[in-house]
Amino acid sequence: MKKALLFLIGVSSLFACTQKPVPTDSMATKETVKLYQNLIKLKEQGIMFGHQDDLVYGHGWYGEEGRSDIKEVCGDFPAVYGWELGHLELGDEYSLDSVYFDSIKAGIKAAYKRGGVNTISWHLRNPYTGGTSWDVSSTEVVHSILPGGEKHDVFKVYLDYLADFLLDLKTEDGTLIPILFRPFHEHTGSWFWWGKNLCSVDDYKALWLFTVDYLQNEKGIHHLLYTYSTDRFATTEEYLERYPGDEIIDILGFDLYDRGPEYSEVLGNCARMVTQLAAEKGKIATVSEAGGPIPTNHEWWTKTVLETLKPYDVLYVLVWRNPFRPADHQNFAPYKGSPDSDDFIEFYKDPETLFQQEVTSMKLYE
Ligand code: BMA
Repeated sequence: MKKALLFLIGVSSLFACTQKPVPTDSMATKETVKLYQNLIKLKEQGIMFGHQDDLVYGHGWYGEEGRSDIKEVCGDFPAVYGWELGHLELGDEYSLDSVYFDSIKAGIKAAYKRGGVNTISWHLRNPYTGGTSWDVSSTEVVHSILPGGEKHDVFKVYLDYLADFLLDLKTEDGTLIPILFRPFHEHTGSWFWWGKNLCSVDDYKALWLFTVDYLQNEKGIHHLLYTYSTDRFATTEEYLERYPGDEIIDILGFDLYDRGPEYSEVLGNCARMVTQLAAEKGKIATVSEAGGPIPTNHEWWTKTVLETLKPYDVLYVLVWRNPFRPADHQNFAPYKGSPDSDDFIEFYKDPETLFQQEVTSMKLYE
């Protein structure tokens, strides 16, 4: 009896060791499963560089096919491409950042063709007030869009537009392009209607659970890896306070912008906590958004980002956009001739950082 039991334990642990990690969606497409498994391996090999809206506009240009501020500085494209879908939920043709959704689709397809990774954020409008994502005038919003709530149907229409968009992200042979989907982000702050002071812990979690269930089971969407993405946090407990669960989250992220001298320390602490959590949970850790005072700190890439993140198995660091309307805000990435571009070239050359050409050769979807 004892011997048989030991044998069984032996077999099951052998099985557990040889089993490959899988995404939370048990019906994930073949390419999504492969991407997840390859990203799990990749996170130990280096840090991918990502840039928001890289292919659609940049410093002083808009809508010029083939252009990329990053490529013009270091000769290669980013490995990760960030895209933003705000205003898709209204049925509009272009986003809150004035990018046509058709251009975003084309960019996603081009990035996939090169073997890059696409991630999507969504600054969706406030379904309760009709205002923007930043409309924090009501604490009723999240509750009102959950099943049974007065704005539930409005939210479902938003998700229907999202689903149509996602289901159109296909290659010529009909393969759906895997996406790292990162909704309801920075919820540890209170500047979006889904933020910490705007809804209860349970309602925030329910929002996630409903969204994932609706996309998977009503819409048949199975090409997403779900990314949970807080803002700055001080402890693991704070990070996990609103975490909707290991059953639906694949990637553990956090957004952190450089707003002062303590940045490296905070970035390092957050990276340490999230990579540790990801290791315990068998998931992936990432810096889902970052940005530095690069107009004034010309060594931010090597001295702040690289030195701080090197010790950790962070999958990627994505910096925010270089707005084509300079009035929007500063550049978060370099551009040809920008004062930080020499430092960015050093960052690019470092064996730890991974750009497009390196990930192309890794064949992440096979
Ligand atoms: C913010 C800013 C805004 C933009 C929004 C969505 O961080 O860049 O200008 O509209 O992201 O991309």
